[in-house]
Amino acid sequence: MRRISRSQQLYERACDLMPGGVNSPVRAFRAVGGDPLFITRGEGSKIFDVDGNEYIDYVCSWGPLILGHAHPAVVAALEKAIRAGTSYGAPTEGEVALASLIVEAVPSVERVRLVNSGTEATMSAVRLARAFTGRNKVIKFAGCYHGHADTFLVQAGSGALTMGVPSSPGVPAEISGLTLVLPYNDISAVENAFERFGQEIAAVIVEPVAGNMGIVPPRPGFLDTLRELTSEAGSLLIFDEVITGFRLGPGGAQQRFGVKPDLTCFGKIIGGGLPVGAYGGRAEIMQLVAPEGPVYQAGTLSGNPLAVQAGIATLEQLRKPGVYEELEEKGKRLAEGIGEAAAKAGVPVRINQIGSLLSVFFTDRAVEDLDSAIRADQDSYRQFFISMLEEGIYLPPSQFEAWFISLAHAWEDLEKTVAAAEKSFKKIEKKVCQNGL
Ligand code: KE4
Repeated sequence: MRRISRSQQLYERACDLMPGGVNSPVRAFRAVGGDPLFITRGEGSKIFDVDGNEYIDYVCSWGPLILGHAHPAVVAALEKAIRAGTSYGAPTEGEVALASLIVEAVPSVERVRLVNSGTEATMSAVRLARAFTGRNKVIKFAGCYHGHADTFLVQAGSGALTMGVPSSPGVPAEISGLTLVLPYNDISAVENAFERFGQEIAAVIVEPVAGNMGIVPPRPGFLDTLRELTSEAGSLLIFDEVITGFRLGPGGAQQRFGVKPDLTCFGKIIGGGLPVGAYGGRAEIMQLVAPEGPVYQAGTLSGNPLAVQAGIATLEQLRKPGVYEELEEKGKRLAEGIGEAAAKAGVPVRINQIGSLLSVFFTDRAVEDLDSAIRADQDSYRQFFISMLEEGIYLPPSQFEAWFISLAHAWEDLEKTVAAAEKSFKKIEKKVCQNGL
């Protein structure tokens, strides 16, 4: 039986000091109930809470820790860097090295700017696209999350082609009215939008594999159509690869699917767990960014010496032969095992898996966009989450997030996870029978 007294004490104090007791909403466990656990350390595939409980971790800081927690190469790089100070506010060799690793690996990125988060990356990329095209409208897709800049906190308008409305208080309608929200994977909706607004569209921003409604891969032809329509209309195609960058391969989703965007946004893995984001793309676009060009964007800690060393150490480990094949195999095996466990318990699930990313949806229908994702039974996910936590498996505390597998996840960890799932699905089965669902 888990002891959680220290976590609860800390959470009570945290709630007095910080909104929701957390510094990012999803950490508050609101979607699954109960109080969040306070984590004291991570090691490889494991995390440990302040009450001494150990968990196999499938959040992995929401993606950055593709090597697992406290990887020796990352620790050594940080130990060395910290002795030279923490920040200079001046150019450093490490920034050149990280920028070079990104440009070398990602097909469409000729030049890159380092920032401090994925939000900064996407916000800056849209500003740059508006400057480059002289247009203001942006297309995004329902269920895709690009950080919390006003431009993205928008939900679909009432009609198919009506501009967006704010999805958060504090976002002016004037801003959200510049964003058109379309259904993900809906090629005809994109074609209609370009027919209607083509010459007004500055950019289409998309997660090439959606990770923020749970994992939803692109339908065949979806990304190609975005590429064709943006090129024809003189709009820019922005791939938000904050999750997929260096996750689905060295060149990310764009290399895997063979579609070259004009701009790409990065985060998470390129910082190895420290705050790093980046945006980059065609040189003729990037040359507009200050101080070379007029598009202003800045950051006190952009390219921070510690953060870039954690990123460099991480990307260097990912250059080793076979790492992506191993991640792919682990993703496949875990998805198969979870699927078999659900089938054995008679619980209908759909599992979307690509590379080392997967999501388990409690539904018997395909999940290919936000509407189909929200049809999944969230209460079943809540029960599953709680049971898995009892079994020592730390899953994302929301149906609409991705499970992240790291190179540190041993085959034994995956087997334990499947065994825990078998127990957990059985509990849900009783609920399904009781309600006769
Ligand atoms: P950050 O500003 O949180 O570094 O990145 C924003 C962002 C941009 N684009 C994509 C595709 C993202 O997934 C994210 C952030 N992802 C969430 C998890 N789905 C971070 C977790 C959180 O918000 O605490």
